[in-house]
Amino acid sequence: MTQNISVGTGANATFTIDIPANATDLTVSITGSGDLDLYVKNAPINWPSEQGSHNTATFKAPYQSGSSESVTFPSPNAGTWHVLVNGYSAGSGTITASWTVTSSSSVLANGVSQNLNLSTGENAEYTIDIPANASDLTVATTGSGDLDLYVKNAPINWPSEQGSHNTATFKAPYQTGSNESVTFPAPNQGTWYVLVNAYQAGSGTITASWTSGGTPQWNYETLVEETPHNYGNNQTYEFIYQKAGAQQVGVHFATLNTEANYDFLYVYDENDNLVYTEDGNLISGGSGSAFGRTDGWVVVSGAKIRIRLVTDGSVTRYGYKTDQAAHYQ
Ligand SMILES: [Ca+2]
Ligand SMILES: [Ca+2]
Ligand SMILES: [Ca+2]
Repeated sequence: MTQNISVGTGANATFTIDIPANATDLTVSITGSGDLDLYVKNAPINWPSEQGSHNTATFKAPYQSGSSESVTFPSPNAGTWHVLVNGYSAGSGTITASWTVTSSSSVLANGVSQNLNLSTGENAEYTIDIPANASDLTVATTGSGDLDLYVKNAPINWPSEQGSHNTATFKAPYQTGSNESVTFPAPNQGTWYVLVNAYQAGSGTITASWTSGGTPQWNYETLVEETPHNYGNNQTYEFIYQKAGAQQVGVHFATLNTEANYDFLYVYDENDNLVYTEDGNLISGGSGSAFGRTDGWVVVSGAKIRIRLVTDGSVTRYGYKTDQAAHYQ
């Protein structure tokens, strides 16, 4: 913060600064005309008995000619700091105080509330470790003032991302007051980042909670892989679908049609074991008898499936076209 000062000869201007926990590099500076002297102390300053230069971890005063003076405390104590500007000779200019909060990204544990107490403009940052198969990640703040809650599945860029967000991986209500809450029904496994910004100073609590260890389930997605239609002679067509951590993976064929007895479709698992060999006009309209089932799906154990069509030197058919894939985890 910066503000104007104007101090007459022999007069004092005084300020206080509330330094939060985990602050670093508290710097207080004055610039201007005349000969103002800056005193900064982690306690009330006794005037005039402490007039003169000071240079300790809790009390600094350059006591130099002119009005350009600056002091820095690398690791300031939390609490109230006192600032006094003395008009050694009358002068006017500005005074600036700044510090950095390195609130060492504490981790929010499931269901455990932590206290918040932020000055205007200050941020508190946290991370959340979400396990596999978690659901309903909810992060909420309550309290006084106007705190703003940001939750993202990636580091939050501050201040460029200040404002409201509402995607599957980044939410910020950006509402008046400090009662804000966001929910992610199916949060990704891994590190989530939380930032609370004091739009206006406020205090209260923050809580993250989620349901862990859900039972595995099939998760579906669009996957279109296809050969030319018809395919060529003496060709190999291949694709792979894989999902890290999946217990099973599968691919759904809309159509599968090869020259029976000559052009073969091979299916391999994550260990490159050949699981199925098929040929003929097997699947159309998404169903047909193949791979030991009739619904157009081929499913293997593990996190990876490899599909490979090898054709011979004559007679071609439609080939294959998939429309979906799925993983079980
Ligand atoms: Ca001075
Ligand atoms: Ca708010
Ligand atoms: Ca053929």
